[in-house]
Amino acid sequence: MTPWNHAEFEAKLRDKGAAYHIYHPFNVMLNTGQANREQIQGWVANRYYYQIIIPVKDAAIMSNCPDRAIRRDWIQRIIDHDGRGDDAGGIEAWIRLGEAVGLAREEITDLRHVIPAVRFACDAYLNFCRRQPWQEAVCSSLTELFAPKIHKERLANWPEFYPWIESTGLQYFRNRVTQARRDVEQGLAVTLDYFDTPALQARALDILQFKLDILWSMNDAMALRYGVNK
Ligand code: AHQ
Repeated sequence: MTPWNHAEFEAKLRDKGAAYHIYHPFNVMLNTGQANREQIQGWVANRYYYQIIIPVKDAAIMSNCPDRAIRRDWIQRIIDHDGRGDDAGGIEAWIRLGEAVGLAREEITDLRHVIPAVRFACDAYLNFCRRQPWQEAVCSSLTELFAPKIHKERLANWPEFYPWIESTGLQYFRNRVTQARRDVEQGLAVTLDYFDTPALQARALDILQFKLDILWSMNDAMALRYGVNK
């Protein structure tokens, strides 16, 4: 057995996109205009827990990574979410999304709406990235290969389907389209380079599936809690 070349390996990673949460019934409901106010508020309030985990996860990767060149780029992910100087950052933008869908800032940030299984899935992601070699944690971020599509779908559909949501609330998704593309460039380069044997490449696909399952199970929990309208 010889390892896949970079083009073949990237194609195998992208093939995993068939299991991306864009296809989960709860997300299909959200992006086809079938969701009611409570379901949208529940999704935003629960996804907030995922959002606040991300910079902590990225800082964990930084703390495990001895490579200064990698850290110089990776640190931008923390700034994207926590903000810096005049830029309030993505977590603040997510709170504004919450306010735009009718949630109070306090009920978002105090996590009162976070479903146990959503918390467990997010904590599994954080703990994986704390414990595993930093290259494995980088690989697990590659669900973002598929993220620009889901953000663009929201930007295209939500204003039409949910005119009651203040347009400024969607700024988070506008920011992520370019940020996700930039994230993926770095994450893919590390992954294609580090996972360089058949066994390691199989491991990379398993890691990506683990993270796809995290996103999928968050939607399962929200579907159970808030229902899925057909
Ligand atoms: O808003 C998202 C985000 O900041 C990130 C960071 C990245 C990672 O490091 O794992 N993944 C991710 C994702 C975000 N939004 C999700 C969505 O559906 O809105 C998609 C998600 C991802 O694909 O992992």
